[in-house]
Amino acid sequence: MNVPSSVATLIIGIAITLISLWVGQNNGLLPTAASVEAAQIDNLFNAMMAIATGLFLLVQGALLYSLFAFRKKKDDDTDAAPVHGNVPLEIVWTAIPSAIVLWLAIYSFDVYQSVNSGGFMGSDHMAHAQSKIVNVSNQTQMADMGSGMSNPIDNSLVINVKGLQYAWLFYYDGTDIVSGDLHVPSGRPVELNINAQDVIHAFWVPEFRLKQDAVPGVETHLAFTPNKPGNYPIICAELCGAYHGAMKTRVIVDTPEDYETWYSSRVVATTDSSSEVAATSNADHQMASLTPEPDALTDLQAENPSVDSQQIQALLSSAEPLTAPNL
Ligand SMILES: [Cu+2]
Repeated sequence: MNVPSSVATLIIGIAITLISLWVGQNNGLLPTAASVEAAQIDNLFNAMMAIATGLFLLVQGALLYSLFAFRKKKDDDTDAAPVHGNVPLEIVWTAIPSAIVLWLAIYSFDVYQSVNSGGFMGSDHMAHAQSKIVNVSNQTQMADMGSGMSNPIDNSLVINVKGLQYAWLFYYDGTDIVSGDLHVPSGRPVELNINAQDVIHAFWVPEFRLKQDAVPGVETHLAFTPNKPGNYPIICAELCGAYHGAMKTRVIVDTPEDYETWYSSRVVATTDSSSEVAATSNADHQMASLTPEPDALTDLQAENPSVDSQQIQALLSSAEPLTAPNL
């Protein structure tokens, strides 16, 4: 039976499309998705995966087919038939990839815009609207203005991140808490203000599908909402020195209750018992404490054994002054 070539092409086309769509949805290449933003990135990745699979099958299929269909016959010493340009074919194979690339570009930009809905990504200065400069005791200090009023994303948890060779440090805005692990509650928007102490680093959490550079002298930003409790790696994604590979810590996405417990324990740990100032003023944890943090060095060393203690000491002494009460 001789199947007309147009019918065969149609069947092959449908088969390639179905296989590509299946691979796009079932590639299993991505780790757990642990943030609200991850779903959109995954959809984009899966769409690109489907297109790549289709292209691969098409190109490799044509190559394999040609290997057999156009093999030189025995004793055939003639030249191949001369083939000149085919305008309709050239239009088709230019127009279809152009349309696909254009669609991907628009789709990618749309995803970027919606993941970056707060305008926090990058190093633009919009995010600085969340803070105001207040003058307390002749010291200029940055203070968070608190619940919802100033934060473009209501109720978000603001954390200042510092990258240094070879560790990440997390300063909880408006508190004395400094941690080597990033603790965040599930379901609450988080805003990171990222800095680097020495060289360029990159803050990357594969499970959140988010990555942001940490650049000395420039504050960059990242906003996300974790939605799946668990421990996930934070990896430095920029070759930053001899021990770059060891520059790892973790983000612990707690349930709101567990986060509350951790937060309370850190408030106690970072408050000198003689000062009795550890007052959590409101649900946003705008905690005011004017005491030093005796346990911070020990904690940081315990959590980051790879970090030179002198570096941590230098960092702590150069850290921003304690934030003022913003009641
Ligand atoms: Cu690094």
